[in-house]
Amino acid sequence: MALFFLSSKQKARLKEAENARRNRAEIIKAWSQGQITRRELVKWGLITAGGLWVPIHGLSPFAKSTFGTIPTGAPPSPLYGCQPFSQPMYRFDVLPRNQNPFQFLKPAPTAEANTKQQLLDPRLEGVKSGDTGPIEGRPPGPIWAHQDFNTLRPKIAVQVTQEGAKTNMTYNPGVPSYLNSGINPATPIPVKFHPQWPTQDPLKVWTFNGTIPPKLLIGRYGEPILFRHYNKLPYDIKQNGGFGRHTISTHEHNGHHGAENDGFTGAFFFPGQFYDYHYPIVLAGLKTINTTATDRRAGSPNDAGGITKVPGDWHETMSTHWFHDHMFSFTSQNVYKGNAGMFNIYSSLDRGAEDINDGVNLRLPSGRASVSGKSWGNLDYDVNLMLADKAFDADGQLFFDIFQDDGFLGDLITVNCTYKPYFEVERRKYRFRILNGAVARFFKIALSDGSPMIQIANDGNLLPRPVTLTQLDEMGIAERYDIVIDFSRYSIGQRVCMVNLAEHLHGRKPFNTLSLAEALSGSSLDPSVGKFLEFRIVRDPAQPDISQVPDTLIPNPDLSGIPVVRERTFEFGRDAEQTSNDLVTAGDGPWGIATDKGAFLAANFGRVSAAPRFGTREIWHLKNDGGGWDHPIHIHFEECQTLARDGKARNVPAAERGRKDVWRLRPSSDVTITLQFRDFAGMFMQHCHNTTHEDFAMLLRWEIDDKGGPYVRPLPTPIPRPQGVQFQDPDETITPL
Ligand SMILES: [Cu+2]
Repeated sequence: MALFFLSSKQKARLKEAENARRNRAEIIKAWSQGQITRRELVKWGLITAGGLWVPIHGLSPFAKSTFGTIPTGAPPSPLYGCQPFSQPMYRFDVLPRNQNPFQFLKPAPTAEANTKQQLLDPRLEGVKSGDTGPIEGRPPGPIWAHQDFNTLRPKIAVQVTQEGAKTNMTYNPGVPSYLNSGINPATPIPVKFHPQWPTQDPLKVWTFNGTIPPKLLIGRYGEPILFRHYNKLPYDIKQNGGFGRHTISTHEHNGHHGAENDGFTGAFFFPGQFYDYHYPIVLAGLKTINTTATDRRAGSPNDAGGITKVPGDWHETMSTHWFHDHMFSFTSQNVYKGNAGMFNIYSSLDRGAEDINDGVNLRLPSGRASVSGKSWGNLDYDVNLMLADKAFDADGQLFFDIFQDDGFLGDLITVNCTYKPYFEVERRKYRFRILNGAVARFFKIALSDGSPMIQIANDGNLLPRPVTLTQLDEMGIAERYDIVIDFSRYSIGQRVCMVNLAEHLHGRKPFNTLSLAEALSGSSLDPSVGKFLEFRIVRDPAQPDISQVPDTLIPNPDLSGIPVVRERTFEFGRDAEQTSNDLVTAGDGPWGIATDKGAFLAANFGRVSAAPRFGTREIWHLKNDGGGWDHPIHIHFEECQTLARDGKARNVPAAERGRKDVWRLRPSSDVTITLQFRDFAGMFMQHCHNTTHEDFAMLLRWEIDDKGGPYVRPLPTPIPRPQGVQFQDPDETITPL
């Protein structure tokens, strides 16, 4: 919005809104830096216990006296005169994979956390000069040791840092420049969301390796990865640019692995430490199904174009994951700041080589092994897209407002950390792995010409059958949809856009689903609807498109022979109570979860809300207690099957009939799922993936007991400190055990 078009009254209101934003930013800063607590804000009357911000001193973003614009509640982000689709989209930056982790990593990885002591930086909270602490932040001892570390021994090492924004000098898109809109990867990439916008301050943007584009981890079944994550964020908790927390916990969403690798919200680590995550990359059921590895469909691509068979159920094969921060109460701020990457997992079925025709490979669009020399993992026609809405302050720096406990929304859509980019494509089929990486925004995707897309995967999982759609389902935060678009129907020189139809006026839920014409008209109050990514059809492919989208992808596992030992109900709603005063483990906020018809409780990672028995199967009912909001609910650990929506199997849309790990809990609706607890143990989580709701306490801990013992032994809760993690008994256990 250009200021000179406004009346003097409007200008005055805009100034008032800017002042209100600055006032809010001061309090957010103090809160994020640990100087005040949410409880103190309630006490001072700045927010109500119900979570609504009191409209005093222009503090409430939506109070009538301010000119807070939709959807940020702040003045519009400055565009510096830039037009949409004036910059190329960066493809993801592929993380280097290193052989021989035990030689490559110094020090070598260990099953239990490495507790070698180092001198601590006194700028860390609670640290005195001369204090020492462990070099690894993982909780120590056998409970947090890597499960099956010797049988699933790491073969690949990936080493990353978390740090402030800096120029990328080592960009590797994994494809030649002509498949990356002509971008020369040797050109240094500063952290800018558009070339004409200011470079982001290192305190405002914290990413993997400190750089953009976002990072892509490449893995394959049967080849465990040791992911060593160094925390290089500022030691001083106040050096955060006003939002974000310098302690982190990295969740591989939705890894089937031990809890020590899951980024448990309370297993966070400090600047100056690393954390070793062991990603075994195994098929669920590996200890009970196909244990001798005789089925080629349960397999991994080898380097010669063949298959290495692995144990487990091939119906549990996964493809598109992502990884992101899970810091207790600060996930939304940290992910928004840049703590998010994607993870492509390759298998004998989903090979990433469309020309290998062996009766197992599904030959999905990717690229040819015979051209690249890579027998798996070709990215030529397989493109990761991370969607996220962002907002910027008057200086063009990233802006975040946690005053909105309904969910923070940005007014500008970015794809792979670039504002409304274009992407050059050839006249052939492409696979797009779309991630909703927003804080609180839902997307509903269509093409600007209304033509069809083929959805092949939902979350990490290829669907039983592909589903052709002209509009994808509304996509909740953290959901992944893999789609295929066939650009051969266009002619060279044509352009077609991805369009967002989901209109938000606030973070509680989408306000409206627009028609394609409405979304394209520009008449919505929400500037984030409409076109957000432009495809430019630039040429014919050098080789004919031999990729396929077979009628059968991955059928669901057959669970009919596995008894259901228990059903549980989790209801998601507002006005939750907090039963604990623990300053470390207990969260604050209006949102909460009621377990088995109990009270709505705000998150406390010292509380065990469910403890399913190892080796069993259960049915879980997820319910939304009201019509005013929409919660994308994520269950960690193992993919689930959706049995019903609102009580009926036929209400489950075709594109949701595979396995999933996030379910949109539409207003006043419920979903019935079934899941198993096998192969690994430990403490996991379930939460709303509107990360504002999650941080304002819609999260619970559940754990898998100690492998089938006669009674459950709740695990001790980790309490991280720079001097070393301490343990305490769980505060309470909700479920009668
Ligand atoms: Cu929610």
